[in-house]
Amino acid sequence: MSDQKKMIRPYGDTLNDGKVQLSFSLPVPCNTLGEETAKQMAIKMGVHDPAVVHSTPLSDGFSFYIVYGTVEHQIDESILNVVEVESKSMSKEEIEKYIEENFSTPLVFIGASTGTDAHTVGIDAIMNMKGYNGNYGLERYKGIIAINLGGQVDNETLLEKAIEYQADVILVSQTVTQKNIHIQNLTSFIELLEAENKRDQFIVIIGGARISHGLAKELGYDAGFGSKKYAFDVASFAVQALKQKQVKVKKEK
Ligand code: B12
Repeated sequence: MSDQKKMIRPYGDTLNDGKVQLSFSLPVPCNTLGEETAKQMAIKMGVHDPAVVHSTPLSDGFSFYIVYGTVEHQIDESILNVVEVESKSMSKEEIEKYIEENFSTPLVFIGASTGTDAHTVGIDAIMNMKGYNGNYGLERYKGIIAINLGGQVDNETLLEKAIEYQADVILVSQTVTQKNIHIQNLTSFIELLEAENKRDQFIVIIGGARISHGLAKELGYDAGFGSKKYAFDVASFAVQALKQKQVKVKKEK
């Protein structure tokens, strides 16, 4: 076995050539001065020999650029620390069987896109009957009652409804991350659960394009799911976490 470090570099034309492509907008008109600004910006970001391969006006006084160039940086794979959801991934049918074998009543999942966030397509993809990308949503699962409250639901209402419906799992969707609004909102929800002494009552899961499992754990949630995650990913984790919780409660009694 080799103990050689694995160094990773981007590539474009040939392996390890360090080629990268950046795109960004600038608040300047689309002209030669704009292109030069884009190149200098790339140089400041550590890109050698930048070439503006595409530029286009956006609106008066604004423009968009794609810059191609080379970087020297490389990443030592051994220093990377990735936190991943640790649960066996199951299919819809396996999850339904698991629920039948391990729980005497249907499991209640309640979800919403919270705070000011109006993006509902993500939470719908996970919860609604139709699902997403060929994967049925939780509403379609035998043994699961899925209650989707929609968008712009405030944290207090979500908790109130979770208590009212005796939810087992709370799903929170956050899409807008500008100015870290999601961090503030997600932190307030955990604080609310703790203040009401309800944190241990639910499995609480977050999701959204910029959400990772690492962030979820850091903020005090049970799990986090980002892009390309579907109902079966979420349900696989949730049913196993609920089972573990049951075992723990029995042991404590
Ligand atoms: C559609 C859309 C809208 C629609 C939303 C309609 C609706 N009913 O949802 C409208 C027009 C309303 C909208 C408005 C805005 N939007 Co918008 N919108 C989008 C767009 C084009 C698509 C988002 C989407 O539907 N993706 C498809 C779903 C399926 O993907 P997903 O959300 O990632 O969900 C998956 C996973 O993340 C995960 N998941 C998601 N949620 C959850 C929850 C749980 C519990 C779990 C387990 C998993 C999970 O599972 C899903 C399936 O895999 C994106 C750009 C893009 N192409 O992504 C911008 C985008 C999200 N919007 C953006 C912005 C800035 C806005 C506005 C602020 C614009 C403005 N200035 O007004 C407003 C905000 C309004 C508000 N108050 O929230 C930015 C967000 C940037 C950021 N990260 O902060 C984006 C990225 C566009 C951009 N490039 O700037 N938007």
